[in-house]
Amino acid sequence: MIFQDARFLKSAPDLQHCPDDGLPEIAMAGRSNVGKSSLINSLTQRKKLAKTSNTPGKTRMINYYLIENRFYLVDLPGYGFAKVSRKERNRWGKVLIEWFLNRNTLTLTLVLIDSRHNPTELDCNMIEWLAGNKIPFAVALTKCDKISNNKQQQARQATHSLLNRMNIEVPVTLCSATTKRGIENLAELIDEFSRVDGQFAN
Ligand SMILES: Nc1nc2c(ncn2[C@@H]2O[C@H](COP(=O)(O)OP(=O)(O)O)[C@@H](O)[C@H]2O)c(=O)[nH]1
Ligand SMILES: [Mg+2]
Repeated sequence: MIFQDARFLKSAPDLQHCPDDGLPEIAMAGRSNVGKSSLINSLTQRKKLAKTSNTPGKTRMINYYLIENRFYLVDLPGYGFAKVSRKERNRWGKVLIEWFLNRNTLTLTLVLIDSRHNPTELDCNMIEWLAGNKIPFAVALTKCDKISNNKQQQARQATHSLLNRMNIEVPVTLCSATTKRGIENLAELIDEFSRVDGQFAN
């Protein structure tokens, strides 16, 4: 399954500027450069729908993509980008917290983690915070084309162990925007969550 019809709707600087049509939304969260925009492009089979970049930290907006006229994929600003000022980081932290806690149409968040590295402290904070606030999420381990099959399984295991220690049970999917591995699974998960009522977030 690939989402056929996809178009960019808008970039919102904060919650107040997000769409108010009530359509369900699935968000991509994760560190800058982890592959959020590339994943949106893979899911929609479009090369340049979402802007990808080698210069992390460029996406300072909440970007909305309308899929099949029935739900949104949301490209969230990446966290953990060192080169922005502390003030800017704090502002974004507040914007995102407000967004997550009040976005009633949010049905699923995909937390993207680079499969080549152990989850960072920021990744762990994100996961614990989402779980603590009862915001439904799943984990996608990105760029798995860059590591061997063995390392891929190790990465999956390490993530499951981490989640177990936190007492969290959510799907973990290895994926690659390059080989398209895992994209089909993620598309099915997204499709499922695009059909539930967004009444989870508070
Ligand atoms: N090899 C490989 N590179 C990827 C993959 N996904 C993203 N990238 C590259 O990683 C960089 C950052 O990707 P991007 O989607 O812009 O990350 P974002 O900041 O999270 O939106 C770009 O140079 C992408 O081409 C992947 O699955 N495999
Ligand atoms: Mg991006």
